[in-house]
Amino acid sequence: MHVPAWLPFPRQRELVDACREWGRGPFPYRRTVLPGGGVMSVRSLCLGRQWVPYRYLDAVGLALPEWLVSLGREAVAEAYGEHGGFTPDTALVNFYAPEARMGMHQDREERSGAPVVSLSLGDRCVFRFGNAEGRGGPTGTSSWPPGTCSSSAGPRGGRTTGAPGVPRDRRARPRVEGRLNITLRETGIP
Ligand SMILES: O=C(O)CCC(=O)C(=O)O
Repeated sequence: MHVPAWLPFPRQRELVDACREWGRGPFPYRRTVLPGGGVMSVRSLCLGRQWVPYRYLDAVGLALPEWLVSLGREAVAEAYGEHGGFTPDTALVNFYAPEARMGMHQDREERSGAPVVSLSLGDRCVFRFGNAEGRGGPTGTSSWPPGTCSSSAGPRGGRTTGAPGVPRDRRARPRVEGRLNITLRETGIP
């Protein structure tokens, strides 16, 4: 489900302010080091349960605020007509500086079938998505303007392979630098 520009501009701005504030705390945005030694170009932080590749830790980090859980419920209700008790216990906040990219991947760490809610802020992104089977099947693209909410549901929360990218014409908007993405997830871990 894809709801372009779902968040009104003042709420987008509040979210951007919150993202900035979280980064000032004791757990700043970091480039994730992958087990093979590669370093992601995206800078990330976690609210609630902490993710490291490729598992969730019991470690305590920044709290996942109740208002963000409520926003996630609103997004699920917008997409599916009801929130279905959606109770995310983690949020991954990604900051894409102008040259940052994320490759095609599939999230496999959550044990829940609940939807994943994704909120996109800042630069418009072109999201390349695959299919539930893997890399061989059909792919498509969808354009996400700022404020877009996207939510997937289905077996394993509808987690298909996907990769966000930034279109080349982004330089036509010189005052905008980068993109933020917040994914709200139920890990299903007790
Ligand atoms: O930035 C996005 O839109 C998606 C981020 C993502 O795929 C992830 O955090 O696993």
